Amino acid sequence: LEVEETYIMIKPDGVQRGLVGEIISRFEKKGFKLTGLKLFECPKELAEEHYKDLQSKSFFPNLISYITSGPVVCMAWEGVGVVESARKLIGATNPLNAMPGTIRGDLAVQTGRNVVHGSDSPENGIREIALWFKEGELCKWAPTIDPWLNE
Ligand code: DAT
Ligand code: MG
Repeated sequence: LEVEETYIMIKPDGVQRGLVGEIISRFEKKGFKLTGLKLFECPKELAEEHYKDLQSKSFFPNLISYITSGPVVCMAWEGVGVVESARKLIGATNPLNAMPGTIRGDLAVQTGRNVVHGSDSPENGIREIALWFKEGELCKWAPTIDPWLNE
């Protein structure tokens, strides 16, 4: 398995509901490395670019107004197999189908209020981090705990 990067975002409902710490701590406890973090009010154009693959869907306008309805928390996480692992920690798109123990399974009820985003491939991880973060906002660092997490 390769070291990958993924873009994780706490959506406006997660921020409003006070779930920021809870959600960040799940990725921290798993052992991934945080390389970018900011609270951000997302412009409509950026939300549309981020979700451009869903442009033709009937729910697209609702999705854009939801994502731009309040501040989001943008994060970049790095680790071995982090893209797929983060998707597992997040759970199914529809929180009613998400397994207990996952973020959506434990903390959300509806698809249109599913509290968190995670990139669906390593390519999209790179694309989305470049979209949401400027050069200089990302921090490449070496946690001293690394040899205790990765052999
Ligand atoms: P995911 O966020 O699990 O990667 P996705 O990329 O297919 O899911 O869709 C992005 C977001 O769009 C999803 O988190 C919520 C919304 N969405 C997806 N399918 C939907 C649907 N059938 N009805 C309403 N909103 C939907
Ligand atoms: Mg997706």
